[in-house]
Amino acid sequence: MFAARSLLYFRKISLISPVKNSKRLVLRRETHSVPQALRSTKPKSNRKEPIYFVDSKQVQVIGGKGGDGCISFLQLWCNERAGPDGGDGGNGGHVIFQTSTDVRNFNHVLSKIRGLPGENGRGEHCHGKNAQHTIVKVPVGTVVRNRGGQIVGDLSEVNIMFVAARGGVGGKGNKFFATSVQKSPKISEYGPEGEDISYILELRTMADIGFIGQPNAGKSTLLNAITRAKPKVAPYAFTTLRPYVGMVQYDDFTQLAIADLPGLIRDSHLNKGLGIQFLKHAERCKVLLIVLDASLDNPSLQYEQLMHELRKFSKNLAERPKIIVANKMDIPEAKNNFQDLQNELKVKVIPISAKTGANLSELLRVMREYYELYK
Ligand SMILES: Nc1nc2c(ncn2[C@@H]2O[C@H](COP(=O)(O)OP(=O)(O)OP(=O)(O)O)[C@@H](O)[C@H]2O)c(=O)[nH]1
Ligand SMILES: [Mg+2]
Repeated sequence: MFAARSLLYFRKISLISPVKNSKRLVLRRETHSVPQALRSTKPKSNRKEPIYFVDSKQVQVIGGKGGDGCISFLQLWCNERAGPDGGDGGNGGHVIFQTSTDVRNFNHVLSKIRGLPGENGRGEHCHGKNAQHTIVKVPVGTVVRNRGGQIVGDLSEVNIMFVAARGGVGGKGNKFFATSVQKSPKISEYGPEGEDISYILELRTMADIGFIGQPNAGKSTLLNAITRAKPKVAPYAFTTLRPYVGMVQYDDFTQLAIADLPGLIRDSHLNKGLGIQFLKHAERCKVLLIVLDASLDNPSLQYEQLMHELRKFSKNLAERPKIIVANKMDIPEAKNNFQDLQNELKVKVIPISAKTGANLSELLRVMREYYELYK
């Protein structure tokens, strides 16, 4: 409530006087140095089908076919044999990936993308029209790999274009083949097919913060509580099979992308459970938020197991900055478990209850601090 009011206040003063406004803003910053998370005033959407976050996609791109050349001979009222007049076909369109801030993932990208074909040539020297290029918007930070896994494009700035498949060049009409020896050629070219190439599109960064935890730890409940995303929550393992991303807004208009990832089990690094694919999602998050279930005995063992999996998969991933959270603190047994956990880990553990919302404001504050440190 306070955060919402302060936002209104900020908007009001910015309309009245810019000079006064900047002074007041400085004053406001001094009073609470970390920006406050805003509670969304918009209700959750009532859309039934879930919206997954697609951070990696295999696509087949086919350039447009070139238009065929034409065989035609001109007949005029004064000259019945006015010579060949078959026009060339138009060029097929390329398929181009262009980075844009309008999209954040590959949800909208089809797995097979065909370029438009060029028009065929016609008589009376009419060349076919070149086809428009097909432009597919991809998020900034897209990495394009070929089928062998080699990086062939790193699209890290906005409006960069990557020509994924070139269209075929238009075929020549019979006019092109006329020579002094062969004045009436009855030959023309077919327009060739465009390039046909497969790529793997990947996001370099998927979210600012990614949730890591064993199945049933309450990751989806937490994302539901702090964002407008609606991942399914249920009391059985592997409820979440694909990543979900939600946004948290702060009163300085910064937005943090938060990812709920599928649960991690023992030997995930050997591709057990949802395995390596899941760990690859985690690699695309800047900060990891480890969600431990404090209602179960020995949560420090859970932490060790998670860390073991991360370390086995990649040393780099295990060394990412981490926020550790003990969830389900509303359950009575959690209190003792939390104390044991805190004593054993020696790093700060944040006790929360995603279900009742207890201590979530403290968690949101810490998340913002980490974001500022590691963005
Ligand atoms: N009492 C209590 N129950 C919780 C809390 N958070 C989650 N739960 C319950 O724990 C169960 C599992 O929650 P999920 O959010 O689906 O767990 P998850 O970590 O997303 O599980 P997976 O998607 O399978 O990896 C649900 O029945 C939740 O209601 C909490 O803070 N307190
Ligand atoms: Mg889940």
